[in-house]
Amino acid sequence: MPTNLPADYYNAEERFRSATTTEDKVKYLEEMLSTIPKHKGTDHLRADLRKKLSKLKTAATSKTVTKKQISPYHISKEGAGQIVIIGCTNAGKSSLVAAQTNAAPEVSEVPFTTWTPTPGMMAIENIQVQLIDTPPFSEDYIDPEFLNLIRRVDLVLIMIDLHANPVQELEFVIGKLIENRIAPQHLEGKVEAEGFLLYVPCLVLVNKFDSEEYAEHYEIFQELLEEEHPLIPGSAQTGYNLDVLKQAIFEKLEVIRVYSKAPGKEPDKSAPFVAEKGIRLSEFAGKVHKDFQENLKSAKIWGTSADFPGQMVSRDHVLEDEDVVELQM
Ligand SMILES: Nc1nc2c(ncn2[C@@H]2O[C@H](COP(=O)(O)OP(=O)(O)OP(=O)(O)O)[C@@H](O)[C@H]2O)c(=O)[nH]1
Ligand SMILES: [Mg+2]
Repeated sequence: MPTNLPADYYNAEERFRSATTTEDKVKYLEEMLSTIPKHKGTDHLRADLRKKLSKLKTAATSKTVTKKQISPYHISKEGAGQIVIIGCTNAGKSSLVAAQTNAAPEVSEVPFTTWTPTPGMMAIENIQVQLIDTPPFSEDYIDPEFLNLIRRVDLVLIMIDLHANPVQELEFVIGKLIENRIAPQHLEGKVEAEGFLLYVPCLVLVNKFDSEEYAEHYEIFQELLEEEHPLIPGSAQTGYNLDVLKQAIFEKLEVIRVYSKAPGKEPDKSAPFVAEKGIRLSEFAGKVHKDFQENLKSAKIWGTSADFPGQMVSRDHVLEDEDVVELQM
């Protein structure tokens, strides 16, 4: 460390050390650099500071770039499945997310309340799925990133308002999807559109079915529909029939729950492994621990996939929902 540095250098260094923002750090580093006398004895120090400065600058620019580019619709999947709720204004999308998850999007009878997507986690028995509240579909504009989110999620929950114009709402939402080359899987082969369509798994929640009192209303709605849809009547507000909705979501996600247990112990049923339907024992073993996938010798199985409790099965045995597995290396 050279000893002949001017007082200005030390002043700048002190401010650099106490700076909290990258912007300030860059400023004081530049000051430090400008106060160092240029000679051989300071070569190392100057090179060091330049390196630091360039690192800080890169960090600063990449930060602003990411801030600008990352859309609020880039939501990483959490839990056993990612589900986006779409629909017209006031259908009750935010109400469902507010009531069933840890998130708290604003709910209001004022139209067009929601402007940005909000994810939250909802329990279905002993697993968690991610529900995403979104802004309403409208005639004029749908954010392209919103459409991309719809394209990549595991399930689209179309929500319509039984108290408003449910037939019109459903047709409008599906029409908008088709305009953007997305179509509900259950309408495959029935949609008239030119060119490529991306089919996405959908369920339709007919919301504001607050109690059985709405049964007649719901029947009329069903009769007016021209196509068959996977409809579930229910209520975000009273919770009516939401257990049926959750079961339907679970089935649509095409996942199973598997419990791993140690010999002589009971499985922990509160912590299932979630795996895709049709998964084989060896693939499942790899999820439990990567050593298991290669070194798995055998396994005992309890549950619907077993012929009898504790059956020994081979690596390519196909597991089923709620199987209990005892892996042996
Ligand atoms: N009766 C009844 N009212 C409901 C139900 N769900 C929501 N509401 C009411 O409907 C209105 C709209 O609810 P929101 O959850 O804000 O609707 P949204 O779909 O998020 O609306 P936007 O954000 O505009 O797209 C509010 O006044 C809610 O209290 C329901 O199941 N039954
Ligand atoms: Mg909303």
